Amino acid sequence: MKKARYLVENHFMADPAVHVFQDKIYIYPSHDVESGIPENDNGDHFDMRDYHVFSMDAIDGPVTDHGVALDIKNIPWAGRQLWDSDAATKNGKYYLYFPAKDKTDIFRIGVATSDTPEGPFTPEDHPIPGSYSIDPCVFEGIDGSHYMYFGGIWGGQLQRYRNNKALECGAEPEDNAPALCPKVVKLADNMLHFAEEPADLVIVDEQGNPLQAGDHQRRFFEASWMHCYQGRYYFSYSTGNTHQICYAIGDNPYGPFTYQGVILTPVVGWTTHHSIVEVQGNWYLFHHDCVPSGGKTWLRSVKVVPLTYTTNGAIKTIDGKA
Ligand code: FUB
Repeated sequence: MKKARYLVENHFMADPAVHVFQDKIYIYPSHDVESGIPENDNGDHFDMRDYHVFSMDAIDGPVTDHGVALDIKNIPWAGRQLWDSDAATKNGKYYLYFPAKDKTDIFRIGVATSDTPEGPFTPEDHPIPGSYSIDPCVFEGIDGSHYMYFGGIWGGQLQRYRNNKALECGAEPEDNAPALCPKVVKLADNMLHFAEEPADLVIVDEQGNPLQAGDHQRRFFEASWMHCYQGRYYFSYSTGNTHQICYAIGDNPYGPFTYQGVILTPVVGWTTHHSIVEVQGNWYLFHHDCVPSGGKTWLRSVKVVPLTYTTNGAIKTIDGKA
């Protein structure tokens, strides 16, 4: 595969989390719908109600839609908005991690279980205790432990928390204060709970100083993803209101991570969200844009494009509009 390819034609799908399970490529996207809710900074127009799972045998092969894997009406605690999910496997079971607003309109992260990668998934009765905000990414470390990375500001509500505690009235820090951090937490052996308190994943500049809240071109906004390349940990994320996918490198799953650069320049649409996966020896960036919907920011389409590294392990910047 040499150029970008849209993967799903008859639905709007976004936020693709991609994994190779049992030698097949599985895509876990958000399922965008037209609900008529006006666009706002809270993201109310992203009013998704179910998840589908897709699979492919090869990167340029046909894409199979396995249908509805989880529906909001079957999640006892959920109120609205099934946003970006991710999947993981352990001991022959598959786990789907997803954010949803609870009945009081607070984002929590839930988990649902299946015997197969494509589901259907059975949700737990309650969100993961101690979870908050959005965009879970679950990564298996080289020791076999699973780590969740999560968080998103503005509509994702991360600014309402400090030290894992909800504030009475949350706001982003002042421009010259350290930026809000994504969170990292080890999962318990049963994959259904946190094994510890979530910690800040600190992104620093080349001098070792944490990025500042006013550094909108580089600071974290949402869309965590973690992958390993040549023994180093690559944390990538969206800068949100500056619409870039950036990355930072660390030497362990908790960091700190040193900012490196831009992976994907702005796409057509407001949000940008991705995953980075090795498939049969080649690396790919899965992401979304709004070209097929004519620029409607809440109706996004998933695509895949090759990703390349330089000899020193830097990721070559991809043009989001190419
Ligand atoms: O799909 C809803 C939200 O938009 C995701 O959770 C964010 O990452 C952004 O892509």
